[in-house]
This record gives sequence, structure tokens and C-alpha cells, in this order.
Amino acid sequence: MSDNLLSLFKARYKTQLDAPCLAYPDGRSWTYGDIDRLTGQFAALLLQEGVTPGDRVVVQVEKSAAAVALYLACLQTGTLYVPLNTAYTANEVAFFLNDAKPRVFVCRPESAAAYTVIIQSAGVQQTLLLGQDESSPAWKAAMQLSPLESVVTRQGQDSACIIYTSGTTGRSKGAMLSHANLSSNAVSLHRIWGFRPGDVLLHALPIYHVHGLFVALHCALLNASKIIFMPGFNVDQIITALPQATVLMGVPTFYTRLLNSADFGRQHCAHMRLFISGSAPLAEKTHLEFEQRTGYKILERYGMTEAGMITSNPLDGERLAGTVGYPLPDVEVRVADSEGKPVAAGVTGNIEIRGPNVFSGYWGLPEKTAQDFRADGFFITGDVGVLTTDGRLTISGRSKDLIISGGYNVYPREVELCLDNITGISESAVIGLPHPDFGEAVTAILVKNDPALDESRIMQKLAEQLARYKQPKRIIFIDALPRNSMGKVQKNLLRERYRDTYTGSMIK
Ligand code: MLC
Ligand code: AMP
Repeated sequence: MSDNLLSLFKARYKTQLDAPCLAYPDGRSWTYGDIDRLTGQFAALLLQEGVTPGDRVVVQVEKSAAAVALYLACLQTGTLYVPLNTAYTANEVAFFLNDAKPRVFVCRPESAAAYTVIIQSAGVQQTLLLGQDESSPAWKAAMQLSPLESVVTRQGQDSACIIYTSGTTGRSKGAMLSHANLSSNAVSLHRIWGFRPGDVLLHALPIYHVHGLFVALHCALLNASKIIFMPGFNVDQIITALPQATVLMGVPTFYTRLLNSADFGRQHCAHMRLFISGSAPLAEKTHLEFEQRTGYKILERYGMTEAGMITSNPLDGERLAGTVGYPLPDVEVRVADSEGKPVAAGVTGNIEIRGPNVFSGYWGLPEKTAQDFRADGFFITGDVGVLTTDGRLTISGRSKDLIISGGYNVYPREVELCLDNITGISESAVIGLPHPDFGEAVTAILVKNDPALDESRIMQKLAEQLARYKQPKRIIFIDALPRNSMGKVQKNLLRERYRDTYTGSMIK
């Protein structure tokens, strides 16, 4: 018996091979049969490159049908899929290549020249170039091969993917997710969100993170649903596609942007069944305004890279704005004190979780893994919240120093380390401030010792190091950072002082 996740998908879509799977907004489309064949062809290509089960395949490519097939081909061959944000710079990618030590690196054709040095110094043996159309080298090469038919046998606990997530120390950690982690979560979500024949998913998320890759794609694949596959989130394109869809999954920015469009309303949603939000807190105001405008209550759920989805508001019961609902079937959620002892309902504490969805550990970091798990197997999420007596969870904050900007996590430490390396900056504190579009905006508070140092030079230096979304939207110079008696920067005072920096008007 194999627990390979791909076998689960195949079993669900095998009678639907002529049904539409991926449909681009420009009219191009692939049936389930097409994607199944393309998956087998990419699997054959990976074998040709010499992969064996357990090898890592690091992938930094644009969203495309081939990117989906490549992901499924990694499952088929038992290799570990390691997707990277397309915004990462060569400097960031170098870290992931050195850490994951992939057998194969797949990148965009246009990145090849800039990556030559990092690929060589990381000792990567094979590099494939995959672009968004069928003429790009890897896509073309795959299409010339006979599809691999067999699916490698995997046990539930075997890793299927490594998803990198940044950490409070500034160093990224790769969360190892097993076939069983992914399948248990997919099956639960498919069931509790009531996926049914005829559902059409509007997919506008990136496919290198948990939300777009696992939550959205897996539900649709289990349902053999049509996926309207958008290259990214564009309000006008979404409004045009909504009448053909039944389910939309997005980060809160999707919903605030829809509400900012005067054209958007009930008339676009008549065919819709479900709007789901997650990855960042959905403001109560957005939830209520969306309901007023469309008649739909957004269903908010809570998850994280290390565990996929953890809680969800109910499909049929009360969807309460400002809460993230109830634990998924089989998932245990407790709110605990600093020792891991559960606190009473209504008392705020650390959110800890246990269940078949929870990852097995961080790649190559056994000590860090051990620190984040309790002896009884609960994982300490770094989120802070409160449970009601009937088990409904509200997230009230985070114990980890993390900014969530438009659904992307930014760890201040990583940005501070880059800032501290710039000559002329003596101290830095990076904080998240309320932002009307991104929820929170990365903001740098700096003390400089070179009066000539200006914002543009700092931004230029950061651009060489950090993905665009991690770079501060504003830089504020001050004379000294506020510190407590232990010498620790009082970020809460800075957040309070600069709270209104972006609000009031729509600033990006
Ligand atoms: C883009 N930019 C961002 C940004 N996205 N800056 C900060 N935060 C972001 N999230 C930059 C761009 O590079 C650009 O820079 C400028 O901001 C304006 O960009 P834009 O054109 O307005 O952005 P857009 O491309 O439309 O992207 C916004 C977005 C996107 C919200 C659609 O960020 C997005 O798809 N976010 C979803 C992330 C996600 O999938 N998270 C799930 C993680 S999994 P310039 O150079 O033009 O100034 C997880 C677990 C769970 O968290 O629970 O789901
Ligand atoms: P990531 O590491 O990118 O997977 O981000 C996971 C983090 O996103 C969680 O630990 C939470 O802090 C946050 N998050 C996800 N969903 C929600 C939500 N619905 N409300 C508040 N925070 C959320």
C-alpha cells in the first residue's frame, strides 16, 4: 500500500480525464488527462536528470500549467518539492540551494545568467529552465518524453515537500511536510468546505506557498474541479472571472482590493458558493463590508507552513468576524501558558497544536525542531490567542516577531541584519505598521552616523539582498531607539508612535 499523495489525486480524477483542469484567462486550457500526461512527462524528465526518491528539487518559476505538473511529478518520483518565491533575489536563492542541496534546480530562463555563480558554488548538478510557455526548454524537453506511468511507493511519514519559512533569528528554516501531512489536511478541507461536483475554483494566489499550493490546489484536485488559473491577483480580471467560479481563496488584501473597486458587487457573485480568507488577519470591518456589498460572509481560516490548515470557521454554522473558527477534524488546539500547561477558556495564551497535519521537523535543524515541540508532541505556533468554552479560536497576537504584509511573512530580524551591514547605519528596528492595502507594512526605524546617508542609497543596498516585499515601504530616521532597562529595543513604543504612518490615505 502506498501513501503517495499523487495516488490519492489520481484515484479522484481518473474518471474525469476529459474534464477541464486548468483554464488560463486567455482561453488556453488543460484537461485532467492533459495534466496527468504532462505530470508523467515531467516525472520522466526528472528521472532522466538522475533523481532518486528523497532527492530535493528546488523550483523558482512563474505560475503555469507546467509548474503544477512539475510539482505533481516530484510527488510521482518521490523527490522533495522545494518551491521558492519568485521575488527572491540571487542572494536569497543562494541560501536555499546551499541548504537544500538539490539534485535539480528549476528556474526561469531569464534568471539563468544571474544565477550561474550561485548554482556552481552550491554544487547543483542539474539546472532546468522552465518558463511560462511551451517553448521554454524544460517544458519542450518534457513534452518529447513518454510519460512515466508508475508512481513511487511512499509511506505516510515520507517527506513530500520542504517549504521554507523565515525565522526570528533571520535564518530561513525548511519545514518538512510528509505525504500524510498533506493528504490528511486536503481530505479534511475538501470535506468541511463542502466541495461538490460542479465547483470551480478561482485561483489567483502564488503557488510557492502553502495557501495557493496546498490549500487551493489540493481541494480542487481532490474534487476534479476546474481551476481558473490566474497568473496573479488583478482586480479587474477577478471581477470578470467571478461569474464563472464558485469558490475563491485569498489573503485579506484580495478582499480589501475588491471592496476598493466601485464596480464590484452582488451582480458578480451570483454563481459563487464560498469566499475563503486566510494567511493574515481579516479585519472585522472587511468581513462586515464584504457581507453588506455582496451578501456573502467570508469564511476565515487559520493555518501555517508547518501545519497547513489548523482551524476554520464553519461552512454551515456561524462565521464570526474576527475569529478563526474551530480546529479541523483530528487537529488538537490548546491555548497554553509558557510551560505548555493549558489555560482556561477565555484566557489568552500561546497557541499549540497537534495532529496528522503537523510537520515532522525543520530540514537539517534537529535542535530547533526539538525547541518548538513540547514533550507531548504539541507544536508551539508562535501565535497567541484565546479559546471559548465551545472551542472557537480567536488569534489576538503573536509571540514571534513577525510582520505579515499582504499575506507574506517578513521576519524583522532578517531585514535588520541587512540594514546593520550598511555603512552609515548605527542602529535599526524593523516594525510592522497598519497599512490599508497590505494589512501591515514593513517599516524601518533607523539611527544613522553618516548624515549624508539617504533613503535611496539604503533602498538600493537592500534591493541587492532582499525580495521586494521584504523591503521597507518607509524609512524613518530618529536620534536614538527607545530601549528598556535591559537594553532591548521597545518596538511596542515605536509601533505606537508611528501607528498612523500609512493610514488615512491609500499609500502603497
Ligand atoms: C507585492 N509587493 C508587496 C507585496 N506584494 N509588498 C509588500 N507585501 C506584499 N505582499 C510589492 C511589489 O513588489 C510592488 O513593488 C509593490 O509592492 C506593489 O505591488 P502590487 O502590484 O500592488 O502587488 P501585487 O503584485 O498585486 O501583489 C499583492 C498581493 C500578493 C497581495 C496580490 O502579495 C499576494 O499574492 N500575496 C499572497 C501571498 C500568499 O500567498 N501568502 C500565503 C502564505 S502561506 P514596487 O517595486 O512596484 O514598489 C500562509 C499560511 C496560511 O501564510 O495560513 O495560508
Ligand atoms: P506562514 O509561516 O507563511 O505559513 O504564516 C503563518 C502565520 O500566518 C501564522 O502563524 C499566523 O501568524 C498567520 N495567519 C494565518 N492565517 C491567519 C488568520 N486567519 N488570522 C491571523 N493570522 C493568520
